[in-house]
Amino acid sequence: MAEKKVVQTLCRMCDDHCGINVYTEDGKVVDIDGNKDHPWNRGRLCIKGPTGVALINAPDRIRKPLKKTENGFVEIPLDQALEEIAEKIKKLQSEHGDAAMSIWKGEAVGFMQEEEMARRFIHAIGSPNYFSNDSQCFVGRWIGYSLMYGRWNAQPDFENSKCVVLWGANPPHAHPNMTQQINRAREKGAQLIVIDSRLSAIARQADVFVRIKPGTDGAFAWGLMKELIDNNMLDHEFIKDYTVGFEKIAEYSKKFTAEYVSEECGIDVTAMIPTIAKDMFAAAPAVVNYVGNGLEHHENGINNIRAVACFDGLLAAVDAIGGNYTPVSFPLKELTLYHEKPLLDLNPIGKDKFPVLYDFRQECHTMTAMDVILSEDPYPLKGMIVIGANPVSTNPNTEKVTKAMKALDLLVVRELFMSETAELADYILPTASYLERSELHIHPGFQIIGCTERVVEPSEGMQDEYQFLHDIAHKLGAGEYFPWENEDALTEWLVSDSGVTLDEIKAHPEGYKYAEKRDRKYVEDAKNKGKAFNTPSGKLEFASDYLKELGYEEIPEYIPPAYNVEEEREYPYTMITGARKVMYLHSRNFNFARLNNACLNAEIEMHPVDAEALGLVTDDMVKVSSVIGSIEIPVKVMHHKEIGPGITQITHGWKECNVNYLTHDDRFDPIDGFPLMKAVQIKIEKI
Ligand SMILES: Nc1nc2c(c(=O)[nH]1)N[C@H]1C(S)=C(S)[C@@H](COP(=O)(O)OP(=O)(O)OC[C@H]3O[C@@H](n4cnc5c(=O)[nH]c(N)nc54)[C@H](O)[C@@H]3O)O[C@H]1N2
Ligand SMILES: Nc1nc2c(c(=O)[nH]1)N[C@H]1C(S)=C(S)[C@@H](COP(=O)(O)OP(=O)(O)OC[C@H]3O[C@@H](n4cnc5c(=O)[nH]c(N)nc54)[C@H](O)[C@@H]3O)O[C@H]1N2
Ligand code: SF4
Ligand SMILES: [Mo]
Repeated sequence: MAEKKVVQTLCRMCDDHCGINVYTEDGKVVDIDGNKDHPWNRGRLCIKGPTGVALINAPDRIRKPLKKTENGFVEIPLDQALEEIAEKIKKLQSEHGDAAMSIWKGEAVGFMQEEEMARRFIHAIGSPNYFSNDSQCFVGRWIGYSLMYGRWNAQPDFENSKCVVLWGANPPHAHPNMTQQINRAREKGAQLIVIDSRLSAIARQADVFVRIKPGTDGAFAWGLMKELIDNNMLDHEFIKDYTVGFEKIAEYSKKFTAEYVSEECGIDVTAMIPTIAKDMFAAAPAVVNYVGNGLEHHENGINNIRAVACFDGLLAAVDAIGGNYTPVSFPLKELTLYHEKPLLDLNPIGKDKFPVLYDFRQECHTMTAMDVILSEDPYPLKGMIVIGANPVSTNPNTEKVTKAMKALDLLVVRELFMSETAELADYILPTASYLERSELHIHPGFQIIGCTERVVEPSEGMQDEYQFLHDIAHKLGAGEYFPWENEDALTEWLVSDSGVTLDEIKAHPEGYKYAEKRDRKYVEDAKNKGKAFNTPSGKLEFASDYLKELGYEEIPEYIPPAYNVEEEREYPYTMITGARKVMYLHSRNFNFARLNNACLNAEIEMHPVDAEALGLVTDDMVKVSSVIGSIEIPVKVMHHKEIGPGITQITHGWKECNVNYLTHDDRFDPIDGFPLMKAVQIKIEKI
């Protein structure tokens, strides 16, 4: 009889961490279903969840350390791999300086302790060069909202909201449980307003859908602000007591007449704006304005996001139940060395170009890294460890990323599978998957913390990220920074100031509730700490002196996207990229037949009028070019309501037809350094 077990843990087929039951037989994972007691997913899983079985048992998984030789990759013992890697790091740091080594963590290892470990490691060995996928992910929102009121909430209080406004977000594909929360709010009567450049799955269900031209959300937000201000639909008390700069935005908003906004956004907003403003005001403060990835990849992304964040100030919807509630945080110990060993004199890459990015996030700029590798200016960057990322697929300008990765003296990639980036590595190290390691996770929306279970042990030669960083740090003489014997010991240390033990947390696979919800904490904070919000003024800042001192505009000025102002246009179409599909996760999951069968190719989504003008029907092949590069890709002709004329969309992640051959690593938002990936000017030619 096979020995059967069930382990309750969290799914990590995406960063949403749904509660799961994992079924094993004789130590092999055979099934996964949803944990009904977990408040986030209530037993539901998306199609990726059960595919964890295929991931952990995949025949194409990398299970042994691989070293690149003249004859391709060869298997080597783990000890030898670690020894050689450590020797090479020592050599390149002694020849080129400590900052010549770097680390890059990706989406697959997330935003909690694995990220902090990577940051700790690179500082421990004397280099400030920490990179991550976050140079293009959520940091735009994080910084935009932090500038406004000191934090960003990835999980606002949808369920208690009376009006949900989604700006460039796609929950049915990207965050399925968020969709459930929104649906439950709607059952109680909440309005749903969706602002998107495509008729997305959730836009189809909205009370109001605003099909906006890419990159013009700032104009629409300012138009709405004007309407609220002109009609006195404001929370005057909140504005007076808790904000600064109201007069400045009131003055600037005057420019955003219905005519101007309609012109910019490419739709008639005359009736729309008053309706939405009324809905928002009627619901306030229980109104959630939620911004997705759609607003980030633009040259004026941060200010468009800040313009949306202004509603939280005008309507007192910040830190409010049913609004942009601010979760109580869990007191984890600090793992990074930014206080102990800031290494600022070593010139972290990109800090000079994007000081706000570094100031708020303490991370370096990945696009600049590629230029530094290739030019050695201002100093040589020669080595990189990549953990849970596939930048050759996911960073803009694939051709340059490939060239830069090849130019490194040492590229170590920690992977489950042979990715495009791993193919270029000197060493590929097999890594423990989420079912073979244990780490903390917080669901801020519920104020619960959990710790995942190591359901099965990693096989020989395979390490978790902690063990790897620990071993290399010890070999490099930085062992004092990695004193914990293993990740469990580290995790115990992380929670050791919190008043709850790891065992107590682990006893709650449905999440350990560490705090009750507290409405309007800023009122107490203003009284007790003299600061309602974590900004320089202690108030919500419609206008930022901090930005002004750095030479930026103090209010969230609207700057039209380039394609809206340029007249001579060799590249007449505008391309959005990266709209999520539920079965894929960036460059992941294409090797699992049950997911990949759903959508075999990337496609360029086009308006029927544009397709007709070029003589194109669905499945025709076209050459799509931008100033950065070109790809060949099949066409998908959409319904005329699904996408605007002149607008196209390509999802990223495919090995063939990789849209990042076209995206910009040379045009950025000037504040956070995000690349232009969602209003790329392109031309389309029939093949
Ligand atoms: N299945 C799956 N889930 C994922 C991911 C994945 O790859 N696959 N990735 C995860 C990650 S790392 C992230 S960051 C999140 C992203 O989560 P979301 O941001 O919710 O998801 P996206 O599909 O990127 O949604 C962007 C939406 O913005 C629209 N859009 C594009 N440009 C504009 C614009 O200028 N203005 C407006 N208003 N809309 C615009 C697009 O049409 C799209 O519907 O998803 C996460 N979840
Ligand atoms: N054009 C365009 N490009 C985009 C976007 C877009 O909207 N448009 N979105 C951007 C965004 S928001 C993001 S977050 C980035 C994501 O960019 P990346 O972080 O590079 O994301 P992935 O392609 O998911 O790469 C994750 C890699 O980690 C591996 N992996 C999976 N599980 C594990 C694990 O447990 N441990 C380790 N060590 N490795 C593992 C996977 O096999 C995969 O190769 O992409 C960005 N790229
Ligand atoms: S949304 Fe899907 S992939 Fe993400 S954690 Fe939940 S079940 Fe897993
Ligand atoms: Mo992301």
